[in-house]
Amino acid sequence: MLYPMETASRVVLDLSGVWRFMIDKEQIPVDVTRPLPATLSMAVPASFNDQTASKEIREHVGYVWYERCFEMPQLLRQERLVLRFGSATHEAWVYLNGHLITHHKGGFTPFEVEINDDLVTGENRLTVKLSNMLDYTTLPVGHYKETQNETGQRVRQLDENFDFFNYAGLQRPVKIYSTPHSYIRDITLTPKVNLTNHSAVVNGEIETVGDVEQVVVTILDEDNQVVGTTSGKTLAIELNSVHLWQPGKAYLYRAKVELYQAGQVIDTYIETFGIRQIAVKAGKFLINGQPFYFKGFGKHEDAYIHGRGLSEPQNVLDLSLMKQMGANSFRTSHYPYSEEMMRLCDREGIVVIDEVPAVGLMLSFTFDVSALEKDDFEDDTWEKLRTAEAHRQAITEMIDRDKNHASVVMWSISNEAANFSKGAYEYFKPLFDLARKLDPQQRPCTSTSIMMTTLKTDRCLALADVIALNRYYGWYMGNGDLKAAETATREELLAYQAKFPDKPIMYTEYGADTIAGLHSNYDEPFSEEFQEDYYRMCSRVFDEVTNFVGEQLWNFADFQTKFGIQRVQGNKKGIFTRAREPKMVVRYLTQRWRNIPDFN
Ligand code: BDP
Repeated sequence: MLYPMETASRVVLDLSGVWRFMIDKEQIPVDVTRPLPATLSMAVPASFNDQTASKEIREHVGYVWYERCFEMPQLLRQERLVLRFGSATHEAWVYLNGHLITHHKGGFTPFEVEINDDLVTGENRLTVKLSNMLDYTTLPVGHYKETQNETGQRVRQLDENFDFFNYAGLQRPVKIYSTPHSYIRDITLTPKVNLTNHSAVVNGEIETVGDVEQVVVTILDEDNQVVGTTSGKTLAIELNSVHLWQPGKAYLYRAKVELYQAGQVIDTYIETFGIRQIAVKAGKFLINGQPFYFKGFGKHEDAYIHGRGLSEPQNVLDLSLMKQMGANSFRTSHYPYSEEMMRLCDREGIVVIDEVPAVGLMLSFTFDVSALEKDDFEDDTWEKLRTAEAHRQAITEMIDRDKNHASVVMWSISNEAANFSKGAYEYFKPLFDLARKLDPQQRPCTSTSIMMTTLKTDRCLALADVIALNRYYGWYMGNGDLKAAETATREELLAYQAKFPDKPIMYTEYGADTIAGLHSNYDEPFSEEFQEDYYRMCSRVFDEVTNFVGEQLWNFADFQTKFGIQRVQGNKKGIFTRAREPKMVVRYLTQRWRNIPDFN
């Protein structure tokens, strides 16, 4: 799916700004043929939750409505016009001038619809109904319940089965873009690098719609020089002395695709891409043939006021802070991030593990690993969950959206699912197969494992190209005892390495809740001293394990969660506060990461 972009043949109109908004009290049906009786203002893109002083709005479970009007410039009316949502969380019904024009479920991927037939001259009224409800059929997974209040009215209740606030709304840009009626629908690029002679072949497919006489593809380098060209919808353009996209040293080419009719260019699209090679071999994660070491983070799209909404200044700052620390990567925990962030990572040379919103696929919880080690251990996760269809859709839409990004080096198919329970392999095998079938660049796939998913209990290890562990020894297990934590960390990593000598191993989460400004002479948990000791301990062990290919700590910054006795206005495992002020440990990690090269 192409990102909306202005070119010689395309115009983009941005519908960001202040919309009208209301929560649906479900007392009288909303009449979409008339303007909404909505009196509140709500900025788009952003989550709705933190934009008002109302507790009722912040904690609302159910439906909300957005509306705004726009006029379509007459000079565009002859073009094909497409309304596009960067995301609508979690389910959307879109009406134009009172007609339902599209519906989409899944809160973290874009969708679009042609609007020509529903446009009117003058003012057009765009209405969006959203649901923020989650249940056992959706990603992420929520425990959903309906009860009744004293007056017999339905009360919807949602208990998120995950550790982040259920922000919702029109969280990413809403745009209208134009194309001609015959147009470029999609571009798939699969550059193949020859590392010995520094050449590459840019393979690819151009998908078009309508009457097309010819397609011409031109590759431009960063100096705007033409380095290759071809005609036809299937390309194989040879490039010599190729500039590789490298972590921290991004080099981006542009593929200018032109569609011809009667000797004239009628549609142009310019796709930016990088040339690099990803491989997993003999326990190493190779980027351009060299063993790469991941230094970085699990993150969230999470900010004051914006909630999970796109904030480009925050994205720019976050990557800047990462680079300053010598970090080189992050995981889009626990959902695909905005397209704007993915483009920025391409530009900045930040390496990304791209994750679907598959979080909460675990319906029982115990730290008693011995119970889980029984061959036939089965909880009710895979019997009760009905997420397979949503999961297939999420993988399909994520890969469709992100397939050309140089920054994306691996797909994460789930976070902390009940891999220890019978039925896990049967659930996940088709999903890993699907990702591998869909990805034209054949990136490695992984899924991150929770502490109880051990070498003995994990039924899905065979599926993952990289072993990705989320571990909290010294925090959730043996809180405060870093000596025991060190032993447990070491023993476990060495055991994985011995059993799977060909699979790279990395930590995709490890951390300790830390209240900024809390200090202790006794290095107590929650103090800044403890956080630093914890990370020093982990680093010591990591450095002893040959096949250990990366450390992505939890979390880049403090973030908002649902209420819980372990959460004080959110999760405090950030090494930065939510406002991006450093905790003490940032100095230690900066010194460590700056001394670990990206490649070893
Ligand atoms: C892991 C989850 C993550 C949580 C983290 C924590 O993957 O979403 O925020 O632990 O508890 O279980 O801090």
